[in-house]
Amino acid sequence: MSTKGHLGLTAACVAVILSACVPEPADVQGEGVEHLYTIFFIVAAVVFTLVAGLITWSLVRYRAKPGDDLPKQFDRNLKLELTWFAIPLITVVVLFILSAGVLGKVNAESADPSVTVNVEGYQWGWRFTYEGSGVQIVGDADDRPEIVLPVGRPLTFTLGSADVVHSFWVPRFLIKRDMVPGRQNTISLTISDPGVYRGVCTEFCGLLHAKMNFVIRAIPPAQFEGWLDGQRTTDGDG
Ligand SMILES: [Cu+2]
Repeated sequence: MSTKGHLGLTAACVAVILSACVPEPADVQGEGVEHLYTIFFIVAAVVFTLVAGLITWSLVRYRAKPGDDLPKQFDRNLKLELTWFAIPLITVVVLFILSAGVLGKVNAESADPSVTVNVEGYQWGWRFTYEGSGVQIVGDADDRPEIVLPVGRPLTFTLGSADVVHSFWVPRFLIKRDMVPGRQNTISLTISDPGVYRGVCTEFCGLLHAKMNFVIRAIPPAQFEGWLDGQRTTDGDG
């Protein structure tokens, strides 16, 4: 295979690995998380290639031959020591700054959310209450709940638990957060693409934990208003 062919194959493998690692984000905040994953992956790949390459090169280049004497010994090299101190330090500081920036965006609470949904987890189901409208959707392991939300609008989920620790996770949002009894956690995000997104409890919480699922259907804001009005007239019997 030619050098070009090798490069193409390598790029294709990296693309496949990257796409398998991170689901395509369906929310604005998740895009920052995805970029961060990609940067970490590339940095880790470069470090691995460099370290593994240098080890292999040293093993091959300096392997002992019959009749070799002990090589020249030395125990100080300030330049080398400063270099291998500085490179990891700079790498870690840069990754820390990038992570802190993304974390700040992911943790930022929306000052004026378009919709606030109070989410309560229990063994083994979900209770979703739309703040200000009285609409409530409840479902459990036998009857998976489906909630509807508008795309392109700031949303806030307040998260709590009625019994044990659960965790709220929609894989396509690339954000998850624990639901702890006696405490309220919050996630603010904006869904960017219409679609149907699967949500799960991601903290082992007992016998039917694996069946503690829900669905979010994201639709255009105008349709959402119609849906919410419909739920109100049916007294939130979703
Ligand atoms: Cu749970």
